[in-house]
Amino acid sequence: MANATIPEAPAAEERFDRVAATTCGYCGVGCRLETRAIDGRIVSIGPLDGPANHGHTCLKGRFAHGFSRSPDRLRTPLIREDGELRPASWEEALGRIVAELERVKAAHGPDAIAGLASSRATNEDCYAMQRLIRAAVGTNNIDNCSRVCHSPTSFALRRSFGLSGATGSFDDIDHAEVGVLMGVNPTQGHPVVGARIKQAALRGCKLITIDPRRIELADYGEIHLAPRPGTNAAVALGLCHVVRREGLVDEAFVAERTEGYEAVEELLEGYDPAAVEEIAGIPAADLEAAARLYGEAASGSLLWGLGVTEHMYGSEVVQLLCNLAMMTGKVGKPGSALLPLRGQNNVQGSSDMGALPDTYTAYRSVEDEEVAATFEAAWGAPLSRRKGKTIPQMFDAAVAGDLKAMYIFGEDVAQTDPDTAHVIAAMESLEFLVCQEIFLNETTKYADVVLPASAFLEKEGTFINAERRFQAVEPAIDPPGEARTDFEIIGEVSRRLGHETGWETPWDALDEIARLTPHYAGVSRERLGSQGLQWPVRPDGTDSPTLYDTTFDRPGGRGHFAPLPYKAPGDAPDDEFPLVLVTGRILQHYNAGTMTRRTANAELVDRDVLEVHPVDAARLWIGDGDRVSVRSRVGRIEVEAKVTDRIEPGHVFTTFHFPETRTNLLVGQSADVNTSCPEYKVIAVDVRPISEQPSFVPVLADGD
Ligand SMILES: Nc1nc2c(c(=O)[nH]1)N[C@H]1C(S)=C(S)[C@@H](COP(=O)(O)OP(=O)(O)OC[C@H]3O[C@@H](n4cnc5c(=O)[nH]c(N)nc54)[C@H](O)[C@@H]3O)O[C@H]1N2
Ligand SMILES: Nc1nc2c(c(=O)[nH]1)N[C@H]1C(S)=C(S)[C@@H](COP(=O)(O)OP(=O)(O)OC[C@H]3O[C@@H](n4cnc5c(=O)[nH]c(N)nc54)[C@H](O)[C@@H]3O)O[C@H]1N2
Ligand code: SF4
Ligand SMILES: [Mo]
Repeated sequence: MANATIPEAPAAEERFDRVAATTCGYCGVGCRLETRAIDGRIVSIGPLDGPANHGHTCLKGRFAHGFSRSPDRLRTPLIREDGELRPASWEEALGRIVAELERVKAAHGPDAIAGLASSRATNEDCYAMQRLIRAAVGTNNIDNCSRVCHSPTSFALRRSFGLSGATGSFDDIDHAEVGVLMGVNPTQGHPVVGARIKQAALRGCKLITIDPRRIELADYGEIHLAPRPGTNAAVALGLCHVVRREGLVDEAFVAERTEGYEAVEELLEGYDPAAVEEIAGIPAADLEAAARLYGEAASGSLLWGLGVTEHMYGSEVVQLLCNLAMMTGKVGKPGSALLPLRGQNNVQGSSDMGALPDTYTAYRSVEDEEVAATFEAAWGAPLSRRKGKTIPQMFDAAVAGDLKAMYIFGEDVAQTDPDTAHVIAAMESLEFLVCQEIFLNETTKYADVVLPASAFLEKEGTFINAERRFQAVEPAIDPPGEARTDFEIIGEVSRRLGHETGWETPWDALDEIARLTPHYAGVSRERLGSQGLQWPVRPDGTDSPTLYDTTFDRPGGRGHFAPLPYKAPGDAPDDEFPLVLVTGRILQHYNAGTMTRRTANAELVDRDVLEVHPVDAARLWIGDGDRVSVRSRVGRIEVEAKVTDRIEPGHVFTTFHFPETRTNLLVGQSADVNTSCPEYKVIAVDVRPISEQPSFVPVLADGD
């Protein structure tokens, strides 16, 4: 019967015009996806069985593809004329860019020009961009948004262990007896890893969550520690103190594999649980229990995110986490990994590819004569030996009049960088700004030329996920209208500036990357297969799921203990600004929101809200859903309040996904001491209801 009425389903290739195996372009988990398209439109996306996702995806990877054919997509180049952007031909737009960049270079020198590479784009796009800025323009002024994200992680891992990447793989989560999550909220930010952690917890992995907010995974864990924002260093030092006091130090590991432990031992004296309770507000008994749980376990992994990095001492806290792992010998072994959950799909890759002001591929210094000479010979162009500007230095230089032109590729700095008023002043100070984008955004408002590019579903190349894994990206559909791929555009601008790359496709660029970078020597399109390759990749194609199983990658091969004390955060509440604002993200939207706001996810969540604890809400006469004014030392915004006890009293939380909120008007210039990653996580604010008739009337207890 069934056979008579239901025809056999045709094979996938017959039902769809194009089926592609690719890698998700949202977050750093790097889920492998199958895309299915009819008539140049994605009709569905499903999971493939990749090493990071094991056949799962989240709602962004699977459903948030509607943006790709949104009517708002940029379809032609745009040029500003009489204050308005108007459509232009490629010829005119490219001609304008080349003329302006050459004019600025002739008048002010190459260092008056800067570029940003997109951590949403492929390795090949980012490599092409840094080559354009270095070889075609002639400056090292190139950076990417890792600056505002995990640059402290990169700095610290290089200092402590040697290489800028996770020490293991997501599979380590399945083998860990204990998982410590500090300042990371994977069920929202990295949902497929979040689900893997939940599964591990249900199978017996004991979780310790450390977050001022009670994140969802705290409900699956053994211990939740809620430190005051900006006090992670005290918590990490306290954990090390208890590990040592309880005799849980792996003495053999410390003696044979590390250096500098004595100085740390001395420092730890000052961080007993009572002292830490004083600084961080964590009950001493909870800190002791957490240290014992991690210290006694046979294996344990440390995961962290922006709650660690986006602070004034973020790069120091990551080094303290490395100390903790080394003290207990929990590094370089199955189940014992350090896994920073890198944010964007290719923020690991854009940095690995040398889209940074101080390093070529694989973090080799621009000041290293041998390295610079290698690239000079390969590219046939003279290269600067002077470090370039970081993103905040670019903005400062623009305002000061020293930086005249910027080429911003796939980054919405006017929405996502800190201190929006300063960013806008920088954009307005530039003589010339090019944005290479898929949508108009806050930053394109200041652009002189906008180039229509292609999203991850429309291009080929590779991404590197948070496990250091190169994975292939294949096109599911073509770019809309006259839009071109980022790779083609950058290549064309480079050629017109007089620097010919000689590449026909991104795969030629990948071959060059492998040829010029010993750590990626064995990477090739053919070898990537469905499992990808985790760097370092040897010439024979052997890759590295686990780092440091025998030695660290530092001169002498030893891990480095850093004796770094706790220091107070850059901003602190006072009488005028009594609450601490923490900013972050939610599951349904992604960063600047240009993509997710143009999908059905906008029906689920259509605004940023301010989370307020019921106690504060009652005190401030704020009801759920009321509009409130939030004022910091540098700016003021209005937003809707959401009363919730996920947050601690004294703290408020909001996101930065909707341009109308302008959250980053509130963020000042305070930043990580080593990398200038902004202190997005500690902002002293004053919150007040806006309406004169609040919808909420607090019920005062007797005696109040
Ligand atoms: N859905 C979605 N997913 C995303 C993104 C998105 O916008 N939306 N963005 C992507 C990007 S670019 C990134 S970098 C990642 C970020 O992912 P996460 O690193 O998880 O980032 P956040 O949610 O910003 O912050 C993590 C947690 O840090 C906590 N925190 C704040 N201050 C402190 C502190 O002082 N100490 C401690 N211990 N914790 C603190 C916050 O309460 C928050 O729960 O997510 C990626 N994935
Ligand atoms: N208050 C506050 N602010 C924050 C943070 C926070 O926690 N709090 N987090 C910070 C962090 S971690 C990050 S990483 C930044 C992210 O900040 P951004 O990098 O600015 O944000 P994204 O939304 O990831 O993407 C930037 C732009 O790239 C475009 N785009 C996407 N794909 C492509 C492509 O393939 N080609 C081209 N040409 N363009 C493309 C998008 O349309 C978008 O305009 O925000 C930071 N800002
Ligand atoms: S977890 Fe990250 S990589 Fe995986 S589908 Fe979701 S957004 Fe994409
Ligand atoms: Mo990020």
